[in-house]
Amino acid sequence: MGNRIHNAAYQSKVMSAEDAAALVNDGDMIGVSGFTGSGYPKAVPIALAARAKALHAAGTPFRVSLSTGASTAPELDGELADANAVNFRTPYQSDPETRKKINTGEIQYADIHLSHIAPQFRNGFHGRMNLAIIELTAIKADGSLVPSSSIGNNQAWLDIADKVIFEVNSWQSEDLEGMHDILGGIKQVPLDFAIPIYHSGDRPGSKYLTVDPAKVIAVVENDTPDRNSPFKPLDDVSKSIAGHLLDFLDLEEKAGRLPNPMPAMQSGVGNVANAVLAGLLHGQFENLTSYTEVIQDGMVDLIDAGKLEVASATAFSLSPEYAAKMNDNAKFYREKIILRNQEVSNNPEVIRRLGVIAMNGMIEADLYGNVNSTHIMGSRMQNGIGGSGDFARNAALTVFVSPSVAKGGAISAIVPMVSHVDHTEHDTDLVITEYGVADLRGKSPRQRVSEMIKVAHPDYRAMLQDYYDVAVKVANGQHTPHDLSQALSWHQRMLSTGTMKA
Ligand code: 0RQ
Repeated sequence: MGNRIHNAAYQSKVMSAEDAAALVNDGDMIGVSGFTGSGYPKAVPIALAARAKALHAAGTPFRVSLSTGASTAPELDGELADANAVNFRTPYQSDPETRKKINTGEIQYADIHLSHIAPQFRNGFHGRMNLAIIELTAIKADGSLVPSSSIGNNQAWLDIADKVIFEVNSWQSEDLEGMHDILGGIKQVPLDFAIPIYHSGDRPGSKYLTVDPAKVIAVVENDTPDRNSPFKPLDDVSKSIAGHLLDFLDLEEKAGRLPNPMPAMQSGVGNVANAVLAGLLHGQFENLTSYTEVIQDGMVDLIDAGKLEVASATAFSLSPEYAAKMNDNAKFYREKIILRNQEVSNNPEVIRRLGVIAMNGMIEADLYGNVNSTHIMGSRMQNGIGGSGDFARNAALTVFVSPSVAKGGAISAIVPMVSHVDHTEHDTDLVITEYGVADLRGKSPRQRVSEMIKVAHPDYRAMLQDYYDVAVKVANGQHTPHDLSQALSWHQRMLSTGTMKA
């Protein structure tokens, strides 16, 4: 392991992951680093899971509460969930074992907007934070803390946690130093200053995280790579959804409704987001900027092609191939990429000011444009709302994208009424499937219906029209007509017969 701890006081606190894990108490609320598989602690959580298993075998209870930036990886969420060591989890997660335990009721999960989580903790809504476990790239001789491949809530956790454990990871490139912009001095709300970002590339903060050194109880060395997952090859459906969005932006620009250069773009996770980024690579838009949460492979390509001037985010979400490329060339990319605190990357004030174009995936949308991003058939949690609400509510143009069907056609993504609401019809501008763009802007709920049916899969269009025709007859009002006796019948049919088809 390379020596990345250049400060004597921190050097004296170096210990094994097992010894550090022994400092964690049953019932602790722990703030950990980590965001979409980047920059999460990789040694202490594994040791903690092993300790929890040993304690459970001896009949001793041991469970902790976990608050992250967003999703982490098997070494953290997976190991701790598997060891039955997690009592409570917030915010966004995508780990299969954690998801399973949330849905069996063994883990309490609070699905909170990513921009809200740090302010809520600072204001004490979630009680005391007993411990923070934060990954770093290096500790400099003067004690400066060089962050790693995500910032997330790290500065907030360092501000408020009673005790701190650092994992210093020598797999992370030392050239990441200078890529980060940490806005300090954020206290409890109400804040007494505006977030001074007027362009995606602004850097009002510091390159380093800060902490009261007296709180640091352990430093653990590590050299494990971030567990970035490879992207699936782009399929025809994703390419076609991306094509519809890019054609739409083209037309908007020609009609004078979209400034040139295009406002900063936010793109969610997943295949469609990648297909859009790939499409931009060959499209006509130049001088692009991005104000988003995660840096994806496609953004790296756009930077390489000279099309993307700057990308602001809070974390990497790269395939292993692109993570290696980032590590090799961080000195170049740190001029073009900025990683910020997630309460800044996802800040509604900044998103509104920049007029961001927000594009996120969804589970389902209804005839009127309400969107469900999180729940399967009303009750089962998939991942969480993540930052989609921060962006959808505050963007200048809010786009949701999805294939028109799931599970081989048994499920329609366009339904009479969503089985859970994350984003209301008031926030949704466009819904795009492989069948085209539903442009809901400026339309009343009833005017939206034909737009939504247009983008539904052909197998479900007549069923949607039938639902609406009956709803108009039986509803108690004509603003948003519903037949409440049938509104969720498609979901019920899916649960009882395995398909939404009648
Ligand atoms: O299930 O994994 O069992 O095959 O949901 O769906 O089509 O692969 O799409 O990976 O883009 O995820 C909304 C979940 C879409 C994601 C969601 C099933 C489908 C599959 C995944 P399998 P796809 P994606 C920035 C923004 C919320 C957070 C967010 C998400 C699985 O985009 O988590 O936007 N969004 N953050 O089969 C039943 C349906 C379904 C369905 C899809 N209608 N019914 N199952 N699936 N539609 C990032 C962050 O915030 C960090």
